[in-house]
Amino acid sequence: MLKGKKILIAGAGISGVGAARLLGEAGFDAAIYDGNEQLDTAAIKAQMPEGMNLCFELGNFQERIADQYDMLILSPGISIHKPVAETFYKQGKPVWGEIELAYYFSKGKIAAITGTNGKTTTTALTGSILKAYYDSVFVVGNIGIPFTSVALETKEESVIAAEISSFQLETTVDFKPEVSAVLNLTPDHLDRHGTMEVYGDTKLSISKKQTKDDVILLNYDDPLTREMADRTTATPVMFSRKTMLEQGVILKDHTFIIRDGEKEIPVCTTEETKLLGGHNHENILAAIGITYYMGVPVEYIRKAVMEFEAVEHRIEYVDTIDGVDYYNDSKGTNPDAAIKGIQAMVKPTILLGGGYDKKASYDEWIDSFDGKVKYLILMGATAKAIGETAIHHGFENIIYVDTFEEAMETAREKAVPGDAVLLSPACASWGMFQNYEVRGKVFKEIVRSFKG
Ligand code: UMA
Repeated sequence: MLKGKKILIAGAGISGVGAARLLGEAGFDAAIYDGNEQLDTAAIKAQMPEGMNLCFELGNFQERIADQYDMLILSPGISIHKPVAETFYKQGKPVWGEIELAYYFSKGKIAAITGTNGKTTTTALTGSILKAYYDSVFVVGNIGIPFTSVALETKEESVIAAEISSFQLETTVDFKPEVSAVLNLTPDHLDRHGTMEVYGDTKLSISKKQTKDDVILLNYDDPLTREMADRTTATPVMFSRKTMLEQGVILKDHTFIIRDGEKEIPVCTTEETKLLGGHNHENILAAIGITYYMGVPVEYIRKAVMEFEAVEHRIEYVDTIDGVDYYNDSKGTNPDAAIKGIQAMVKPTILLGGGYDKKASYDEWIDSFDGKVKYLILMGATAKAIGETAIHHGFENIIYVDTFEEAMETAREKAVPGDAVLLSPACASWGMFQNYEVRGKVFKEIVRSFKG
């Protein structure tokens, strides 16, 4: 399929560079297109295998560039509606995502996880359970490790836990996991996908190449994922923390239970795990189901679930300074995720919010404050929109700031012993930071600097 093809990679982030390196290691040359004219091409070339010929096309995309190439590998941050992708589609040339490229070169079995929230925790937990039993395990994808970076290391006996975003699903072609999961579906990335319907269809496309021999785990408690059971080609298995399903993975009297045919298999109790909150119980249910159908014996699942600790940037306790608890929930990049952050707080909270504008609605997030939020400190492109929504809902303790550092200083000034400071912005970090991970790390560094 790829032999003799002239390949253009769009995007020079970790996906694009990973794709280029994989192609180089597999004996191909490639070119990278990136909108950033100041791109450090020498630094990228230095990461390529010896003998690979890598060239660059930088700046505004011109149609004539596409004329020189036979196919496009598209980074997830670049929409399929951007000129670079549209031109290749128009010219009838293949457009693959970095995930598809990695899939083409990889071996082994894949557990692929998507959903609006909980993907990273569920993927990390799934990876930990798989590692408890299998020898060759890779944890990849939107979690921050490009699938392409490990594709050539995989073997027939490897198992791969892949966190797959809706952006990445736009450009899969033959990608077929043995087990997939759609954890939940709430409004997110609508600036990119347009409607909830398109967003939901994109998520469900994780299973588009699956057959009845494959499994898709679906959240029964979310009506939008529950109804996907009727639309998938895979065998659906439901998980629920609220309903005592006859088949599937359930939470009954604080115990996670697998119901498979006649079998009723208890795994462990909520008290035996270190993950807090109802949303995490859903992540555990999903990971139990995924790994059970990936062939992991229940005693290994049980042990790994009990040992697993929370993921960085997800309601992560950082430190207590001058009697104030600091929590980093930088992964709260949309209102629904940020609601989970607020729900987990038990003390009066100074909340840091705002960031990149994904055209989300903030009403439910403000409603979830539930008297717990003392001050809302707002920054970024969405500050004004969030502030207006808050006032509309009767919340007026709002402080606008210009920089992240100012937000942190203000939080410190306003907090008194017994309070909590929570970074859970309900927005992506773009425009202020490279990604939510950098935002979370800066938060933690500043908190530590408060210690003197
Ligand atoms: N670029 C252009 N034109 C554009 C947009 C970007 O040329 O219109 C260029 C930029 O100049 C930059 C490069 O593309 O050089 C960046 O590519 P990218 O945005 O695809 O970022 P990567 O570094 O490759 O990281 C991506 C994911 N980022 C996005 O989907 C935005 C990472 O998810 C993922 O971890 C990584 O691939 C490995 O798979 C991050 C994310 O924010 C964590 N994901 C979103 C989320 O979780 O909500 C979907």
